[in-house]
Amino acid sequence: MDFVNCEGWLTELDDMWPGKALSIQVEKEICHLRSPFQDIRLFETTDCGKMLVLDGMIQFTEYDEFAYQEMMTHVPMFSHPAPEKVLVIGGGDGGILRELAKHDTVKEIDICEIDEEVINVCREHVPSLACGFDDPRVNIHIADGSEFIKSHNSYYDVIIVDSSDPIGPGEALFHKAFYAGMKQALNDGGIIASQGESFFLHPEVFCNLLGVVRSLFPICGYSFMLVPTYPGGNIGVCLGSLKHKVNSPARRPSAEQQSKFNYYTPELHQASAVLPAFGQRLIDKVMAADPNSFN
Ligand code: SPM
Repeated sequence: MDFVNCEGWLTELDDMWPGKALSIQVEKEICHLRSPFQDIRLFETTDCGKMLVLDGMIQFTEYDEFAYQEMMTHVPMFSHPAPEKVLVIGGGDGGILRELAKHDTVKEIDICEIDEEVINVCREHVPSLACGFDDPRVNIHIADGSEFIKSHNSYYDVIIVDSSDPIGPGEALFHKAFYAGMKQALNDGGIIASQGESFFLHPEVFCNLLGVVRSLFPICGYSFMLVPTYPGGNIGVCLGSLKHKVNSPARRPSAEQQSKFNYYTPELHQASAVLPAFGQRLIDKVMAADPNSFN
């Protein structure tokens, strides 16, 4: 546990957030392995349940993962009037699948994860998220998402990119070529949603991603959410849509469906598109810029 100090605090240090760091107290390491793609560690924490760390970066804690999984899933899903075929790229912990399984309109859920070991670790040790793999509509593909989409032209209603940060195996998932590929893989009226980073913590990554989406999709948006165990305590969903608006839902959840959510509500869907003044100014700047200046 080289980056956990002697009192058991894991500190998430990275150049993406220079001069700041988040620390979580760890009780024990459950497993540690090196896959062909990355360093994988699963911890039991003192107060946040299990915590997955890939290449030193926190991917989830059981304490607040619901906020991220619900917003990444339900914002695009409720923006679409009738999503049937859905693709998840990344998301090997199964949390997004768990949320998709709450949608009755869905007939087929494909997940394309590059690192099978992430799935194995979460299926063995984190059933609270990996229960998503148990839904009979789920098909698992172990492959590079940027290649997988090339063989699925005009197929999906919703594509969700549950990536890590743009360093390591997730890097390709932040480039324009990948977004152009996802656009090709969408059915009429399709929507993409991707891990959109934080406008507070790394405005340059946020602006480039939004600029890439804006240069390819007639409708784009960003939904903001609170996740205390990500650095800065916030992150967002970057959205691109061929037809449907994304800053408010096209449908409301049934009462039964809503009772299964702990974060998403239709009201929050709308509110999450409203950013603080400086965040909105960043968006305005992206919208006014030359669309070809993003890649
Ligand atoms: N299903 C959970 C997978 C997590 N994917 C997002 C991870 C982001 C981690 N870093 C956030 C730091 C802020 N940029």
